Amino acid sequence: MPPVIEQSFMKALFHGVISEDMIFPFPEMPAEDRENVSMILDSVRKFCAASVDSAKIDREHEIPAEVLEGLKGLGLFGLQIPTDFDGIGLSSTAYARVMQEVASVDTSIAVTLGAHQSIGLKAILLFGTPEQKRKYLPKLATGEHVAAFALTEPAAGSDAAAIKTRAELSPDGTHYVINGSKIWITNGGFADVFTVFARTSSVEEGQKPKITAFIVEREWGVKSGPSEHKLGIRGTSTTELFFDDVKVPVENVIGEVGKGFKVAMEVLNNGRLGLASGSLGLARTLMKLAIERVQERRAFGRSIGEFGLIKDKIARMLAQMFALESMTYLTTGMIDQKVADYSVESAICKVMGSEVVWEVVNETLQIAAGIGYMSDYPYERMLRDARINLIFEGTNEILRAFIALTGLQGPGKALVEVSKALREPIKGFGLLSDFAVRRAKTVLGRERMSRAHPLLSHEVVIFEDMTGELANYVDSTLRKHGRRIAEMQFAQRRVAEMAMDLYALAACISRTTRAIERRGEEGAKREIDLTRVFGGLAHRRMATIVSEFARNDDELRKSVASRAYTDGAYPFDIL
Ligand code: MYA
Repeated sequence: MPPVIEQSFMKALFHGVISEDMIFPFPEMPAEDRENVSMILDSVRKFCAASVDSAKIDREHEIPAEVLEGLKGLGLFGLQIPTDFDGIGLSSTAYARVMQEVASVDTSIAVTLGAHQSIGLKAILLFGTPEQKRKYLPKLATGEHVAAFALTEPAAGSDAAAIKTRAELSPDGTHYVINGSKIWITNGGFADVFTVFARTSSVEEGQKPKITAFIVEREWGVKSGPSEHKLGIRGTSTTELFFDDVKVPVENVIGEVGKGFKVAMEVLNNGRLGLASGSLGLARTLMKLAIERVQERRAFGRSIGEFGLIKDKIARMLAQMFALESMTYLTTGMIDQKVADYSVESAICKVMGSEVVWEVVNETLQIAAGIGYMSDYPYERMLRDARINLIFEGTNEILRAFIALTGLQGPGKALVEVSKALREPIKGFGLLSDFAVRRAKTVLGRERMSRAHPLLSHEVVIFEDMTGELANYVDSTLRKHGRRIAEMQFAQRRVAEMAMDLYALAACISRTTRAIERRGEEGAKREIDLTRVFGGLAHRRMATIVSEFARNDDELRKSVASRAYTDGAYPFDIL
């Protein structure tokens, strides 16, 4: 087994450090998985072609029981559960690839499977005791039992730590008693096993609560509300959950008492990659529809695909999808190589995945024009289905803040170290961490990405220059604003968006380098072209952000919004 690597590529990048070894060579699916995955994909395609009618699932707000049974028979409920516990034991990369395939067929099915295993049973897999695994995983692997993840509450969505559901230890110390409720729980109507997060400390204003994770069985008294009526993913079951003196044995605590928030976060770090690969799956189906449409639809004496503006849409979509695919599988590859910290990378993949599929569905519907809007065709259903991705598993707004603030933490600490070292000049240098030392060096000479293929030198220069811009901005902002950065969301958004484009570009460069090394320039033409198109798009976006670092109207926008809150509505009427 390779050694556990502590650092994250993106966290290092915020220091201006390019940890090339973490992204080169572009990872490959483990050989033992490849064959397995091909077989699974084959059976998924065959089964879905014969048995899945997505329009009907959407219309009837339900995945038919026989479809769910068929999916269980294919092993799709236990994809990452080890074979010792009756699952298929896929790697993260292989799991993401299967989720991609499922989402390319039907989003409701993908979300049901994702809620079960991307997040529902994930805490048992990551943090469960051997006994918990033995007790719960085999039935979850076969789908005899279905899992759900119960975190969100009416007053605790993005602010996940604000949950009020309480777990009280019984006087004899044998069990906890859970009281409270959860909302918008996917699989809530029929799940048998829930990962439930509850407070195990009292609610004190301003105090971070101690949260604990529990495995809770429905038959211990968990009640579900009726299914919610939703814009999209209508085949999924989304309900409230009620816990009224539900007794849970102490053996069912997952991880340590009081450490449940970390459990939730680690589960979500994993889950966000399933969402990214699922988004790619749906985007691929849309791309196929778009290409068919632009070739068959004629206007002004030619197929509409001949027009520049249509070609522009197709090229942009392809480039963004290529970047999404590259970053998603770069990240799952890191997990398979036992990189311990991928929280920023997976949040980036979630944001990018949901935004790419949203752009792709919007543009494909636009290309389809009139029929795109009609419910006899799949476009509007796919548009409705894609919308939720921007909201669940962390809204894209909170994840932008998370990406920026988590990235800024390291340089913040290094800065404190540097100023401490300057106050103690003799022993001070020895106090500096590796990062602080390396950062000091990057001021003298820019960090390089040396392992990329020379054919990509233009994109490499963009990457290096923009990495330097990001690191300098991070440095100057932290010096100027210190902790106040936590309140500066306009700045956070800029930092996060640069980080996202940089990660995407790095992933494209790494993947295309591998393609050129394997197949030569001609053989890797598609990858090279898409990396160049993506590089151009990303460069223009990042250059705009850099110009906004220096000059922006953040304060004006804030005051306009604040005044609107006082006005209560749009303030003008032309009459
Ligand atoms: S499930 C519900 C989803 N909910 C969320 O995602 C909640 C979002 N909120 C948060 O993540 C947190 O509350 C944030 C932090 C980030 C805002 N990894 O003081 P803190 C550590 C590791 O910053 P807060 C759903 O939607 C942090 O370092 N550690 O915390 C289902 C610190 O540690 P320490 C992390 O300000 C949908 C500590 O925690 C992470 O309270 C169904 C406290 O941090 C992290 N990420 O808030 C989906 N974050 O104390 C099915 C924080 O040691 C999907 N920490 O310094 C299926 C897909 C199908 C696809 C179909 C496609 C078409």
